[in-house]
Amino acid sequence: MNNQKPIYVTQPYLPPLEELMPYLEKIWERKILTNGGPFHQEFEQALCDYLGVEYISLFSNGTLALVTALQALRITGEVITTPYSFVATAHSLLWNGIKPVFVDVDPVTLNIDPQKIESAITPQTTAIMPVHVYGHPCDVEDIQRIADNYNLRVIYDAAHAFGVKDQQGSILRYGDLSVLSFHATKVFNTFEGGAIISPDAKTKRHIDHLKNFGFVDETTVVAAGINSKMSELNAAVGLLQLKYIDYAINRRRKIDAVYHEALSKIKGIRCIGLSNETVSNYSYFPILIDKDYPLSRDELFNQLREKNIYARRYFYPLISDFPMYRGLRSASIGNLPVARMAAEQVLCLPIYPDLSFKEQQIIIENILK
Ligand code: T4K
Repeated sequence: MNNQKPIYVTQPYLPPLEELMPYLEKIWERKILTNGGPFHQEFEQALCDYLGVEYISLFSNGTLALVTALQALRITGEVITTPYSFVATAHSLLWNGIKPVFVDVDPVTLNIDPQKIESAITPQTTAIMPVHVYGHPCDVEDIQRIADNYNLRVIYDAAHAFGVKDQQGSILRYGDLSVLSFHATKVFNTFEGGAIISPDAKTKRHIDHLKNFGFVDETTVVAAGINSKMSELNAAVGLLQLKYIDYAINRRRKIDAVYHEALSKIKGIRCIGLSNETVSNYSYFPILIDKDYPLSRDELFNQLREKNIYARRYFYPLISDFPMYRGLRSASIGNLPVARMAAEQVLCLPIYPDLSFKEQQIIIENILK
């Protein structure tokens, strides 16, 4: 038994409630609730400025943004992707009638291993859908080289990569499209929300049509679109959250540093390091537990739960082990040894702006003892 209040893997950052009120008053006054209203427009522009990209389309969530990104590029056949992600990555393929082809991950970054992509390409392959797992950039150059050689499109699931930069700027500018999630559990949240980053105005326009039933104007429908628009309420929350995002990421940076300092030299624990980013978002704090640690990953997971600490096994089980995927040839055990090992060893520790130093010390003590 213990009396400590539960500590979850994450907790959404929320700005002071009174600061939301003026936005709500505006919405009530204008009575524009959705369909590309003024807050929606303003939020798109503010996000472009913050992220350092030119064209953003807002969505009601990241999953519908992924589904729509595949529609926008008319992707069919087979798409090469990673099994080491949240299920939404592969589900977006199934929702488009596309066959996912799983490729193993790199042992250091746990992102898709470019060296293993080529041998998975078939005449049916049309695209690659990598994920910047935990916000650490994929090997974007190698992936693009392969895509160019085989005439494939690249759609990045960048759900974890809000604000991440490399030496040239935003990580979101790589590939044909990148998709963000603004879910409650993400570094930047609008309660629910998501976005697609496009390389040009024409692609953005097409995506904007697709998320609004395909409507161009009152009487013109150009595509079998869906409804995946972001509401004015979510856009207002987003505008307000942008004011606090640097504070929120800075808090995460400090928590990340404390974990690194305490855990990186412990036998049997490996902290996942940075990739080639110059600006990180510290969205997760994954550790890998191997046989040199006195407990197995699951024993540690359960021991922490007994202390009311709810670390999470992101990403276990592998996507390829879920019933709708496990029959695929690429899901076979021998094809994904690195991803499988990571899924067996990973534990994501609590990290969020309001996690106190004291709470973090309790978590660390329970791992060290
Ligand atoms: N691609 C990738 C790579 C993704 O990671 C995701 C989402 C997507 C695509 C799809 O984007 P969205 O369609 O979601 O925009 C969570 C999230 O639901 C999911 O958004 C996220 N990835 C995934 C990695 O994690 P769960 O099953 O862990 O959520 P849940 O409800 O167990 O939340 C975890 C903890 O967070 C809770 O124990 C407490 C805390 N929490 C959660 C919520 C929802 C709060 O304190 N407040 C809240 O409102 O999936």
